[in-house]
Amino acid sequence: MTTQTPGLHAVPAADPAAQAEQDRAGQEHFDRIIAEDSRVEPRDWMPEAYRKTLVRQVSQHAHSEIIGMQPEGNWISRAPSLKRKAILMAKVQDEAGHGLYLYSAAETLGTPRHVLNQQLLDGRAKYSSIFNYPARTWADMGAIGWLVDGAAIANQVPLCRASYGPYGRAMVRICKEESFHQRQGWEILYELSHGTPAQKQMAQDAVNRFYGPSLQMFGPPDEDSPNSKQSMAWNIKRFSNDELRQRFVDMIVEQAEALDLTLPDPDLKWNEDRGHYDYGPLDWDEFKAVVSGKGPCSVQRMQRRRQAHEDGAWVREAAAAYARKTAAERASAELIGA
Ligand code: FAQ
Repeated sequence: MTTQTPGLHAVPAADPAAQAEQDRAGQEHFDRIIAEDSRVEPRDWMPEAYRKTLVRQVSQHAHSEIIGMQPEGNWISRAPSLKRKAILMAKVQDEAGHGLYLYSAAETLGTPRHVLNQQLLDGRAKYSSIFNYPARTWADMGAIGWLVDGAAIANQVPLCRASYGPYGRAMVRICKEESFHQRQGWEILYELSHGTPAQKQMAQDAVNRFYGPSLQMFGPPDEDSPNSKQSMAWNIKRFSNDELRQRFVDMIVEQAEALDLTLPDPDLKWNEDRGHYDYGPLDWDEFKAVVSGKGPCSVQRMQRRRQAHEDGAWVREAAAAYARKTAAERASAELIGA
């Protein structure tokens, strides 16, 4: 039997009665944290389903950041100026960083990064549907920044208050960086939409292609979202998928006007009674196809990720060899000192 501070995750007790008591105290402590809208930390007892849902959401988010580097990475060598290239490189590097913060947050829940990475490489893990669409023109860098990062911010700002401490804290930093990303996308589109007619057309075409998929980033409609209810009860998610989608639509309508671009939805109109913009139906069949690996770039994205993983094998081997060498040196220095 183990002794423990109530609520702390302890070594499993050998005696079933003691184990049951440990779980009861842990559950009580956990329920109190959630009721007080406080934070669960890695060493706290937590229900296995809470742990599992967090690993699922946080790792899917981490994978999204890593795969999400590809559409923009593709344009680094073709950016129209040195300044644009430097900004885009910084943005793509930020996305790698976001992936790392999130894998680290997931590790605090007990699943190592190499396990999560293997799930991605095996095609067993999901990542955001949006990254299975091609980035065809330079204007797509603008549309990705404005709409995709914009949707990411709308979705992720409430996650800064997620009940799991390491996740919420990681999201604070991520959201700050996403604001810069959105701003740079807006600026690319603004410049194009106030440029030549061909540039304006290129900006409009990019917005036309990214509008629907960016609204789908918020996930399926509430009635088809199996995880939302429980995640909201646990204070992981603070708003439902449709609530956040609506908030995003309300925000971008006026921004599109300021950009002098239109949104490709004939049903978009202000609804006085609801105090929100109505918008037309989204193509959920397309969403399901994309999520199940049949997006326009799904195969290409995974091939590129697997190739990058193989290409990085020598770095992992060198890092492991260095770690072994320094550990051996430390051990022999301790022996000599002893
Ligand atoms: N794509 O029951 P729900 C970014 C899955 S990062 C693919 O509603 P939940 C930064 C969902 O996983 C973008 N799959 O699920 C950037 C679940 O599958 P499962 C990523 C989706 O978790 C910008 C099933 O459908 N952001 O953009 C999608 O309660 C530019 C049922 O759905 C995050 O991950 C989708 N769009 O709500 C980087 C934010 N939507 O596991 C580079 C954190 C749903 O049951 C360039 N995550 N699914 O088999 C979340 O807020 C939530 O996980 C949701 C989904 C809202 C995405």
